[in-house]
Amino acid sequence: LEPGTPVDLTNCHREPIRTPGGIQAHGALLAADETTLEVVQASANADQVFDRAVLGATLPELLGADIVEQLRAGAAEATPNLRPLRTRGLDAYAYRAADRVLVIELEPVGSGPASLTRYQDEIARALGLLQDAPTIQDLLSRAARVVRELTGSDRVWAYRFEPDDHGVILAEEKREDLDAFLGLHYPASDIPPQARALFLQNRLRFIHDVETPATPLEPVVNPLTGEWLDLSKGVLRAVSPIHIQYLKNMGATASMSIALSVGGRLWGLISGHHYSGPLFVPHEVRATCELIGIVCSMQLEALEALEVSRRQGALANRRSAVIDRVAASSSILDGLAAAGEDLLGVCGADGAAIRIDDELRLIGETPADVTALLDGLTSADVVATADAPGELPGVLAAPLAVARGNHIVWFRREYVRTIEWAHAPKSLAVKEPDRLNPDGSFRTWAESVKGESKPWDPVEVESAGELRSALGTFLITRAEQLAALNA
Ligand code: BLA
Repeated sequence: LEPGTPVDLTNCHREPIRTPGGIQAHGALLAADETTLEVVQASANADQVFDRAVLGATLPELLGADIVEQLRAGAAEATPNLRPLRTRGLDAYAYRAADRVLVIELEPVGSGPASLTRYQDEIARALGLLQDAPTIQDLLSRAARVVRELTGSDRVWAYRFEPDDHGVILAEEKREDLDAFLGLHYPASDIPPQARALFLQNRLRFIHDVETPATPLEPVVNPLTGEWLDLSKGVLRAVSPIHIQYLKNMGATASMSIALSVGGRLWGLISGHHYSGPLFVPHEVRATCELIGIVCSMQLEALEALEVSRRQGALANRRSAVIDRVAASSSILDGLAAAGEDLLGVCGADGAAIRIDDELRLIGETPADVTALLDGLTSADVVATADAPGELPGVLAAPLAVARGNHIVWFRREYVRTIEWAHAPKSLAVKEPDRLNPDGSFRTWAESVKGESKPWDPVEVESAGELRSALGTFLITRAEQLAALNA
């Protein structure tokens, strides 16, 4: 969408949120020519802040030459947000919005911590808590608690994105009297892709006050670039009108979100609401929250890796047990069948079918038409599905020799789960303007998902593949032994 296009539920996923043409009203903005330092664009409230006309003035005239030099140097660095300079009783941030365009954002100075040493102690304690968290659940709960303590928000929660991009609230810290969000699911469209992408660049989104309208930039088109100013690196960027309406419908008056990322992907958010008016979170506290988000992300990565290797270890044990059985048996088919529960444990299945040279063995729950199913397998790769038709929608097929119709196939039964949505989802946003209607929005809605098994975890699919390779090696070795015997 072109900047300035009105957004509604049909086009908001294409809203250019980096170039909103305005800033949040608690701050002011100056955009200058990087070489001449002449101000060419400013927020409508800047004249009032400086008590003079700012357009046409130079940055040194407005802020002082020293400060401007330091800001200009800072703008070249990667993370200007983390380093404001204090000037005229304001925090000033600098960044390059485009070639030749130096932007200065000015924001009120917060009351800040009374003592730096004490604050450092608090930060160290908070980070220590995160480092010691034994599980992802503990980590998220602790992070939510720490962020709530730091910001004084009425509610802080941790949100994880699922593979289909919808989100679920895994931990929550809140004022006692508030209804819980814990466990609720939110559709992917609540946070559109461009907003997610921005979180990977600018890790913290602070929304000071949903009631006060944004302050426009004047002129709205930057004279140096001929384009709307890109505010994505800053801290004052005006908020999407759709999102403002969303927050109002939730009764929120201010909000703040911190990115959680693992392996360059947005894993989730630590996010908070205030319900009792504007909430100003000053720079020092935001910087600490950003740090919490980074450390939390690192711990997520470590805990997820630990979890994967634990599960890999458990599955490897089941595979060894199967191989031991096969080794002790005169036929692979009988050995696999005798492995029983261990064969199912290789990938957490409810049943399995093994067919080798037209002989079939069944373990646990298997479909009635298993032969037809095996005959239909054509891929030489391990293939997993969770929504096959029938009573056992989970099918994980590991071909041993496709041409001969030899396969191991595992099955999983249907797993009916209920998703508690915070508001009616599956319908397209367009068909469901409900959530932007203050009366109808945010009524929870239970969806029951049928016809699917629990998904096969990549670790389980990998384990099935490992067993297949091990059997292949085993077959070759045994053939060689036989050949040696016969020779
Ligand atoms: C942004 N949407 C967001 C953000 C959150 C949510 C957390 C980040 C900004 C912030 O911290 O407020 C979603 N907020 C939630 C969820 C909860 C919550 C899930 O409190 C649950 C408790 N939003 C819509 C639709 C559109 C939309 C249909 O519902 C349009 C497609 C847009 N959401 C939207 C946009 C942003 C956003 C554009 C970015 C706002 C900005 O940064 O300016």
